[in-house]
This record gives sequence, C-alpha cells and structure tokens, in this order.
Amino acid sequence: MARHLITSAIPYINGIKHLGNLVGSQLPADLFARYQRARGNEVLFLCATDEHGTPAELAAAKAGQPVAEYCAEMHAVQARIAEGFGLSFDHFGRSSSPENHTLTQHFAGRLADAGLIEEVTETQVYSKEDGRFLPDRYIEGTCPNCGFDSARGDQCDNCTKQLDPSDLIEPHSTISGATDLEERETKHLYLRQSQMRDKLQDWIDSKNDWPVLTTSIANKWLNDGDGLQDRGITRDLDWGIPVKRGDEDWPGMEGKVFYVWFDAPIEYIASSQEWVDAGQGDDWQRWWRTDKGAEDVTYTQFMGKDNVPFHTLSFPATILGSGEPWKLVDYIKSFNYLNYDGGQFSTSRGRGVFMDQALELLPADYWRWWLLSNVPETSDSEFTWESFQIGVNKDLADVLGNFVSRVTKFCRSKFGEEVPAGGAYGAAEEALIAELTKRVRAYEGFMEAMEVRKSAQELRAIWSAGNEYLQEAAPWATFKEDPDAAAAQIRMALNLIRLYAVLSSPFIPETSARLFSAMNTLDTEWPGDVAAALSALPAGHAFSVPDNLFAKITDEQREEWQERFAGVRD
Ligand code: B3M
Ligand code: ZN
Repeated sequence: MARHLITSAIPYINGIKHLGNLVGSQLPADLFARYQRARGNEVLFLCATDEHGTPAELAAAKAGQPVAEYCAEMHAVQARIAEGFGLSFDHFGRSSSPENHTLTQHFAGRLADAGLIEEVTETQVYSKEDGRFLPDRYIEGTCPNCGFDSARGDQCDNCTKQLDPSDLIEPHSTISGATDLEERETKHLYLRQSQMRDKLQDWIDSKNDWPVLTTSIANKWLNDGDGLQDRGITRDLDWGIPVKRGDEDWPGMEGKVFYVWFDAPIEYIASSQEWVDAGQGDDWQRWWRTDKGAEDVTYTQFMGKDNVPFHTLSFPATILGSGEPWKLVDYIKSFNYLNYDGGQFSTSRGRGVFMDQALELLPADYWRWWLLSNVPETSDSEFTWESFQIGVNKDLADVLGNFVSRVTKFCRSKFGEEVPAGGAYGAAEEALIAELTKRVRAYEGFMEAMEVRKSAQELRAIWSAGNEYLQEAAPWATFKEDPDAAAAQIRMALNLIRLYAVLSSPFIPETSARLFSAMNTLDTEWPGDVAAALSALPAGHAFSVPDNLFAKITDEQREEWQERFAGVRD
C-alpha cells in the first residue's frame, strides 16, 4: 500500500472563493486524493485557511469585525462550503492555529541558528495618528505619473505604474486619512535564500519529471538578474504570528509578526498537527519526518501558477535551511487560470461565480464535472454558460444519467428489481470487456500522472462505451425473441452501473454514492480485473431504480444565470 501526502494551496481567508480558485488547487487535489483512496492507498489530504497578512486585516475592517473574530467566522464558512463541494480533506486547518505559531517560530529559530537569517534596518512609512507602520497598500495619494488621486503605495491602479510610497503626492493613511506620515527606521528579518541557491538548484534539477510550467518558473527566479534574492520574512503588523526565535523572544523584534508567506506553507505541516490534536489522527510525524517513517511517503502539492515560486524556492529554503529531516515535496502540480465569460474571475471586483452561489444553483457534481473536465491544465481556459450547459447536458445527463435510467427502468418493467439471470456473456460482452479493460488501464495511467483533462476524457469514453453497447445489444428488441439473451444483456448493464460508480467516484462522488446505493452494494473495489468486476452483481441481487441523476440545464436557465452573474457581487 502506497502512502500519499497531498496538500492544496491554502485559500486566503478574505472572502468566499470563486470557481477559478477552486479549480486551480483544491478540486484537482481532491480528485487525486479520492483516486488514491479508491486504489486502496493510504492518504493524508490537508488544506487550511490562510489567515494572516494585510488582506485579512483589510477584509475584517471592511466587515467591521475584529480580525480574529472575522477569521474564525470565515473559516467556518469556507469549511462548510468545501464540504458542500465534497472536498475530502482529512483536516481543514487554520494558519492562525497555536500549532502553526509554535512551528513557525521553531523554523525561524532553526534558520537563525544556521546563520540563514539576517537582521536588516530599513525605513518605512509610519503614521503617528494610527500608531503604526503602514504597509504599502494602506497608503494612498496622487500618482506622479498620471495624476490619479487614489494611487496605492505599491502601484497605481489607473496607469499600472509600480510605485514606492515616497513617490506619491500628498500621501495619506487609508486607515485614518492621516497625512502626517513620516519615514522611520524599522528592523526586519531576511531569509538568506541566496545562500541556498546551489542547494535549491540541485534539488530542482533532480525533478526532471516535473511539469515545465513548474520548473520554468523556479528556474526563472533562480537565475534571473542577480539570482535568488534574500527575502524579508517579518512585517510591522498586529495580526500574525509574533516573531520569536523558537520559544525565546527576539530582541529588537517586539511587536512584529512573520510575513504571511513565511507561515502559510508551514501550515501544511501544522494542519497535520491540528488533525492529531483534534483527535482525528494519531501520528503526524510519520507523514512529515523522514526519520519517523515518512521516507516512503509520496508528497504532492496542488496550486495555481502564481504560487509556484513560494513552493519551489521559499518553502524548500525554509525546510532545507532548518537542517532537520522534514519531508520535501515530491511533485508539484500547478495550474493556469480559469477565466470567466470573456474576462477574469475577480474576488476584489466580485466578478464571476462564487462557490456558495454555485451550490445554490446546482449540486456539487455538476460543477465538479465541468470544472475538472475543463481544468486550465496546459493553458488558461474559460468558463462560459454555454460550455457549462453542454458539458452537463451531454456528458452527465445524456450519457451517464440516461444509461442508468434506461437500464434500471427497463429491468424493473421486464424482470423486476433484481439482477436477472439469463445466459452467459457472449461475443458482444467479451468485446466490451476488452475495450473497457484497455480504457480502465488508460484511465488509471492518466489519474496516476494527474493528467486531469485526459482522465475526464477517458472516463467519458468509458461511459459512452456502455451506451454504445446498450444501443447495439438493444435488450428491448432482444427481449421479444430471446428473453434469456436480454436478461444477460441487462445483467451486464447493471454491472456496468456499479463499475461506473467505482470509476466515477473521484470526479462525482455524490452521484457515485447514489449509484452504489441504487445498486444496493457496498462493493466499491477498484476493477483490477474488469471481467470479474462486471460479474460482481450476481443474478438475483436486488437493486432499486434511482431518481433521475441529472436534470438538464434549459436554455432559459442558462440565459437567466448568465444575466444574473454578468454584474459584480457586493
Ligand atoms: N493563500 C494564495 C492563494 O490562495 C495563498 C496560497 C498559500 S499556499 C501556502 O492563491
Ligand atoms: Zn498613475
């Protein structure tokens, strides 16, 4: 039995995620986790909310709530929606957990002991009225380039020019409006990533099976310009993990917190500790410590392409720099972007369909199927309501749903609600078994390789093969001349439904559960031997006719939704 540690990039806490976020990490990670479990492998699948940093502070301020309270509430909301989408995390943690505090401070201490942390004094904008240093995006003023009056300290949204706060004309604090801003000296910790360039390069070079999308991004950062830059890992903020050196105070760093991107990936590990502390798991070290049993674990990370530098360089620098035997990632699966109806999904502008809204329209499996079969894998892809309608109506309703409905209803009317006996399988059935054997092996290969689109295509072909068989066998016609032969055909078809339930479960788990329940079986075993799997339900086995599996999306619905989601959400 193989052991798979799987993590999805942890979504920011600042609001409900849109479908583009979902398909770029959590959903494909879930597909892979469900597949590995279905193959009988041991899986630990972790995710969490990413709760620190300026975006969390801003979102809480906008909601008029203390940030800790906002995060606790939003975590519960995100957890509930994740469950609604069938995301089968073993644990959905919080980067603000006590476990992550301790572990992040531990790593910082180890890195300091190894000489990999440098203390740097720099100047930053301080607001006396607010009593705090202001991050760049808390400062606004007039753009020196275009005259736009709400340019931010890091960038002008009007002309896109990159700015420093000191470039702004008449800068003010966006918290209080205060204009008496001054530059003050402040000390920060820098992670000396440059010291680890060669180590990281060797590690990346050893990953010749990684997708080019992943390695090219890493190599760009390793080799561009002056090479890998040292990186500030602390901030002058209230909300975050206090800067400590292990469990000791860090002189000069009082009142500062770690940078969100320093503690967020560490939460992957902390999430497994939370899992144990919550009494859900009994040992996290055998997943993460190569001296404690993790040497035979395969660790796969899922993420959008914008997260790749942090996972190929910064986080490995933390892990390697600690000098401790932590498990490094074995494979990074990264994704391009999903666009929305001619533009981009946008959380800040409320553009597109958000996870909670999607579940109000239709059950999770409709979305899972479309999103996974259109995942932005080799290039960006686009959600349109037309494409969604076609995907759902054709693949789910016409192919899978229709097959199940015809077979079960026909059987009920002619043979009753049990698998009919009939004769042995004949040539047509043998041919079907041969085709499905080939296809199931191909499907396994694609799933193993995380080729999500190809996996979906193969699964669709497996469903179609059943439809074509039924069309040619035509048991409703056979029945008139040879009821025994028709019975064998239906026995095959009912067994196909069970097979589909097994194979489809990583993509459409709710539907798969309904199929198992209709087929009245607990036999979810993966079809190592397809012929045997297609005899699993014996003659006389009782089943029931399930309710219609999928409702078709009508043109009126499509138009209405398109209209409803054309604007922005507030
Ligand atoms: N929260 C960015 C994102 O959600 C960030 C990922 C952290 S992964 C450790 O895309
Ligand atoms: Zn400008």
